[in-house]
Amino acid sequence: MYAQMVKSEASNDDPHLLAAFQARIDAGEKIEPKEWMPEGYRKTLIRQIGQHAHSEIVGQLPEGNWITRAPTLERKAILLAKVQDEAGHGLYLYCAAETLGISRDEMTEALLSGKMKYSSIFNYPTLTWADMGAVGWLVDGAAIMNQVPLQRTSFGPYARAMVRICKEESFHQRQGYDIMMKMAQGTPAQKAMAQDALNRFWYPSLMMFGPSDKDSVHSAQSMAWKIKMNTNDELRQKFVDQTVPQAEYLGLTIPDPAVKWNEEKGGYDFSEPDWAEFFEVIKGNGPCNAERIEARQKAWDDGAWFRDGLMAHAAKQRAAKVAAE
Ligand code: BYC
Repeated sequence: MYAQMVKSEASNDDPHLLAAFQARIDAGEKIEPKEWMPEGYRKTLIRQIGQHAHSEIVGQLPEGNWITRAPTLERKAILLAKVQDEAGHGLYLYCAAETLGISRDEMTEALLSGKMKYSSIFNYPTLTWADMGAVGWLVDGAAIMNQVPLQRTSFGPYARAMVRICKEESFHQRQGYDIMMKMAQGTPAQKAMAQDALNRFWYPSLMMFGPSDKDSVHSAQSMAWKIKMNTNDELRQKFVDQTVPQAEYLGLTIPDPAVKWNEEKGGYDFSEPDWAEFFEVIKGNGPCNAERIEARQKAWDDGAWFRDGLMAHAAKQRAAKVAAE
C-alpha cells in the first residue's frame, strides 16, 4: 500500500492547477490537508514526515537503553522525560502524515518491511553513559538545525508540529551538553569517555543531514515546494560551525584534523563522512539496524491485542448506534 502511494512520482496533474499551486507556495502560503495538491507533493510529504515520525520512535531505543543505568535519580528523571518527548514527537508527526491519506498502521508496516526509512543515526549503538551526552548534544543539535527551518515548511500540519518539537529539542540539546560538560570537567577517565563518545558520534551526526547535494535525489523538487528549506550541505555546514566552538569550550577535540576556520567562506572546513558507510546503513546494514527493527516488530506484535480490542470496541459502539437510530 505504502509503495503504491509513494512510488509513482510521475505527475498527471493539470498544468494550470500546478502553476496556481506553485504560485501559492512562492507567495509563502501554507497548504492545508483538504486543499488541492500535486500527487508528487503529497507523496514526498508522506515519505519525509513518515520517515521523520519513525526516526522519533526508533530514536527512543538508543537512549531508552540507558534509563535504568543513569548515574543519579535526577539524570534518570531528565532522560526519561526526554525519551517520552521523542514518543510525543513521533505521534504528532504520524498525525500530520495521516492528514495526507495514509494510516499509521500502513506507515508502521512499511517501516517493518524495510520500505520506509528512519534516520541513519539510530543504527549506531550507545555504549557508555557519555553517549547520552553526545546524543543530546550532537544528535538533537543536528535535529534542531534541520527542524528549525521546517517550522516554515509549506504544509501546515507539518510546520505546526515542528514548533513544539523544536522547543523540546532545545531542552534535549542542553541536557546533552550539560552531561558532556560534567564529564569533560570530571576525572581523566570521565573526560576520556566524553572524548570517545564524541569520536564515535561525530561522523554519524554529519550523516544525519543526508547525502551531499550532488547525490541528493529529492532536494531540488522538495526545495521548490518548500518541503525542505535548505540543502543537505548547507545545514551540515551550519551544524559544524555551531558545534566546533562548543567542543572547544568543553576542551574536547573534533575527531577530524581537517577542521579549520576558513575566513574566506566564513565557516569551518571539515572532512566529509564516509558516504559508502552511510549508504550501507540506510540499506539496512548498519551496526544496529536488525536490532532496531526487531524491537519495533516486537512492540507491534505485543500491541496487537490492544489494537484488536480497540477495533472490536469501536465496531460494537457503531453497531449500538445504528440499532438505536
Ligand atoms: N537517514 O534526496 P535525499 C530525530 C535518504 S532526528 C536515513 O537528500 P531528502 C531525533 C532519503 O530518505 C532525525 N535515510 O533525501 C533526534 C532518500 O531515500 P528515499 C529525523 C536518509 O528526503 C533525537 C535518500 O537518502 N529528522 O528525529 O530530500 C532523538 C536520498 O536523500 C538520510 C528528519 O527526518 C538519513 N540521515 O533529505 C530522537 C527531518 N538522509 O526516501 C529523534 C526531516 C537521506 O528516496 N527529513 N536519507 O528512499 C529531512 O529533512 C530529509 O528527509 C533529509 C533527507 C534531510 C533527512
